[in-house]
Amino acid sequence: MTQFANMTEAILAGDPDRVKQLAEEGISRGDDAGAVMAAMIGAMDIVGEKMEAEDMFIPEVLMSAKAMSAGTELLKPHLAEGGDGNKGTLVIGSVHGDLHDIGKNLVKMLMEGSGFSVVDLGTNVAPDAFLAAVKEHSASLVGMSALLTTTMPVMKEVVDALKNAGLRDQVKVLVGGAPVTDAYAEQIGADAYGADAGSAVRIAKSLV
Ligand code: B1M
Repeated sequence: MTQFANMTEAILAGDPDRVKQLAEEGISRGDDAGAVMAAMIGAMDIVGEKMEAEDMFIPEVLMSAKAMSAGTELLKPHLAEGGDGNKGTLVIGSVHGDLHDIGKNLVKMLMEGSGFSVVDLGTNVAPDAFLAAVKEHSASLVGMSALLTTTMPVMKEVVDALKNAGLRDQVKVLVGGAPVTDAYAEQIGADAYGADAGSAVRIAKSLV
């Protein structure tokens, strides 16, 4: 457990080198990569609580996010499960107004590792950009991430834009992010909700 406490400290301190070192040590010791990742995600939840309590401010939160991303990169080869052929193309992005990308990047990483070809549109992605990418890449799946309650409605805008363009039947829509729920996915007409990156992959496989 101490190593996970150290990981929490390193993320809170925004220290990418220490995070990488701890992740590396964990893997060499035989720790499960998923458990190391879960410790990092737990640390980001604490960052969120501190942010809400105005105990941590944006520059510090950004440093924690960078530290988390450094650890994620290191774990990448240990988390990806190994794809068995091309499962189709996933267009993914964090919706318009939303700059949070750690969860989205995690989903992208595991999807690539599972045999999906992924087109990452990045953050702050407008509905039109999702639509254009679906057309250009003949995507079979659209993945949207939202971390803010204020940006969640953009997901519905994308679903509606796909309908209006006559593309809704050709593409499955998967949504996720901390404030998103199964009920919300259903309400906006998405095909599925992924609670975490692992379940997003399982669901994506079942959809295509
Ligand atoms: Co912001 N932020 N943030 N933030 N931030 C939250 C989300 C917040 C909950 C913090 C808080 O107050 N407790 C709060 C939102 C409140 C709300 O709307 N209910 C918040 C706020 C308010 C804000 C700002 C408005 C702050 C401000 O400016 N005053 C601002 C908004 C900027 C914007 O987007 N326009 C802001 C900014 C930032 C930073 C830029 C500083 C930074 C982001 C850096 C980055 O992403 N590169 C940041 C961070 C780091 C956070 C917290 C602390 C951590 C988020 C994170 O990366 N978690 C966050 C608190 C929290 O979430 N506990 C917070 C780890 C990540 C792995 O989890 O993204 O949930 P998550 O992904 C999960 C699942 O949700 C799922 O898989 C992952 C796990 O496997 N998942 C999917 C995610 N996407 C999916 C897609 C799928 C399927 C599953 O299918 C396609």
